[in-house]
Amino acid sequence: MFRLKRMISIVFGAILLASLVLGGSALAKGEKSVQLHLTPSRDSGVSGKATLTDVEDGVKVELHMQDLPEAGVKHINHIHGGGTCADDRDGRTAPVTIPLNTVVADDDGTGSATTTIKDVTLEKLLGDDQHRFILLHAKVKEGQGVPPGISCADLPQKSTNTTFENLPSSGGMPPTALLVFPLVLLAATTSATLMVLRRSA
Ligand SMILES: [Cu+2]
Repeated sequence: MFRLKRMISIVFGAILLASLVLGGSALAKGEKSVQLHLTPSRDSGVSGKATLTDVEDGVKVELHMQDLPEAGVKHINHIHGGGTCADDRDGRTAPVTIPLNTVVADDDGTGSATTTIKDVTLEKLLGDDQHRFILLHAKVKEGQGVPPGISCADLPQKSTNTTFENLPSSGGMPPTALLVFPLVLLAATTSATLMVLRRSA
């Protein structure tokens, strides 16, 4: 009887641990992310990919550019608010709302930068309070202000852009489904254990 009880507590402990691990990873997988494609502006030929991911302390923005015109050149880039890429291409750009880390062109024309924007969520960034876009600029020339945009991507808006639902999300199953599974497992084991206990008592 004593050994049985010890065995049961070990099994319980293991299941509890498994539930916590499964539940934890489920929450981590609940992270949302969207991937955007930057397309050339002003015949620059420069394109790229931006991945925005919800992280613990904000939103991580990973920018990977290609076909940059000149190695070693620094390209400032920002999230602009209150307009679209089309506006920028028409010469009516919107103000910078969030500066991002500068992209430096490599020898092969690629360039990357990662920025974590603090105290914001993806939900908020994709909110419909204003249009937003990511804009990468041409080489900064001395005495000139912010150089023209050469590559741009509009941030999708949750409520107005129906394709948002179709954007790839890093989460597989919804976190709730993954949390339910260990709980069901725990409940099943508990009742099975109680049955064993009753039979052996
Ligand atoms: Cu800008």
